[in-house]
Amino acid sequence: MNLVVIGGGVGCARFVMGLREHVRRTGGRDRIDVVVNTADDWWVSGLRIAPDHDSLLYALAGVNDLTRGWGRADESERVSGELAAWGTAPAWFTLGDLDLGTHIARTAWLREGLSVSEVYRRLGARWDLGVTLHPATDAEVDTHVLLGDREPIHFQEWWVRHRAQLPATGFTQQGIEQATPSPGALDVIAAADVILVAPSNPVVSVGPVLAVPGMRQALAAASAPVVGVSGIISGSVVRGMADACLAAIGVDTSAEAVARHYGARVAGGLLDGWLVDESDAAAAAPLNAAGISTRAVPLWMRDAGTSARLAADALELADTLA
Ligand code: FO1
Repeated sequence: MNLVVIGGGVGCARFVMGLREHVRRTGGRDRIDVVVNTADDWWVSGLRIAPDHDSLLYALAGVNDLTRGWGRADESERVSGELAAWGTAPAWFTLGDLDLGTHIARTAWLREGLSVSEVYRRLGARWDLGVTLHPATDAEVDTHVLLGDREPIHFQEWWVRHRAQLPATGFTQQGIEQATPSPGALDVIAAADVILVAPSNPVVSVGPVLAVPGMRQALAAASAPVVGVSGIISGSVVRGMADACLAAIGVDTSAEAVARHYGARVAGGLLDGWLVDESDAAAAAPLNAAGISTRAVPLWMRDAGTSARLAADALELADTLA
C-alpha cells in the first residue's frame, strides 16, 4: 500500500519510525511518503535551516541527538561559537558542526537553483531512510508569530529565544498566498491508500502544511481515508510547547479540541478518523457523533515496539474507513 504521513518535527519522526518498523515487520511491501512542514525554516548566517525536515532526516538515518530531539548525535559546537562572536547567528540558537554541514550543503544546492524537493532528495539519498520526504511546498513560507501590538517575530525566535513564553495572538506563514503544494506532495496524496496525520504540533507543524493553497483540496479529493493521531494525552502535550500555540489560536489543549480544530472530513474538514490515548476515551463518543471515527489506544511511543503498535492501530482504523 501507499502510505502518506503529514507533519514534521520530533513527534512525526517517532511516528514515521514506528510506521517504518510496522511495514518492515509485515513484509516491507508498503511505501511510506512524508509531506513535511517547511514553515519552521529559517535563514541564519546565510544558511537555510530546516528543523522539521532535519528532525525526520536525522532520526530516520539514525544519526539524531536522542536527548535534544533535534540536531546530530556526537555533535560539537566549535563553529557556532564563532558565528555568535561574529554576530551572524544569535547565541541562543545552537548550530552544531555536523548540523552545519547539512545547512551548508542544502544552501549550496539552493544557490545552484535546485528546488527544496530536489534538495530533500539529495539529502535523503545519503542514507537508506526507507521513507521518501517531500516538502509541503517548494516556496518559502516561514511562520511568523503575531504578538499583538509588537512587531511579529520569526517562529524560531519565539520558540527558542522566548521558549514560547511571549503571549502570541496568532501565526502567519509569510508568502503562503503565492505558494503551491510541491509536485511530490500532490502526487503521493493522490496515489495514497492511507493518509496519516502525525502527532505533530497542530498549529506550527501540521497547520502550515494545510495552509498551502490547494493542499486542503488535494486532501479532500484523495480517495484515501485520513486518520490523525493526537499529540495531546490527558490534556498535556507529549513534548514541545503546542499548548502555547493552541492557546494563541483559542483551541483547548485536549485530544478532542484538536480533532475538532482539524474538522471532520464529512463536514468539510480534514479527518475521517482520530486516535486518542486510552486516558482520553471519553472523547470518542462526541467525536464519533461529529463524524470523526475515534478510537482510544495506547498513544505513548516509548520505543520501536510501541511506535510500531501505534502505527498499526492507525492503519487498522483507516482500514475500517476505506
Ligand atoms: N531548539 C532549541 O530549543 N534550541 C536550539 O538552539 C535549537 C537549534 C536548532 C538548530 C537546528 C535545528 O534544525 C533545530 C534547532 N532547534 C533548537 C529545534 C527547533 O528550533 C525546533 O525544534 C523546531 O523548529 C520546532 O518544530
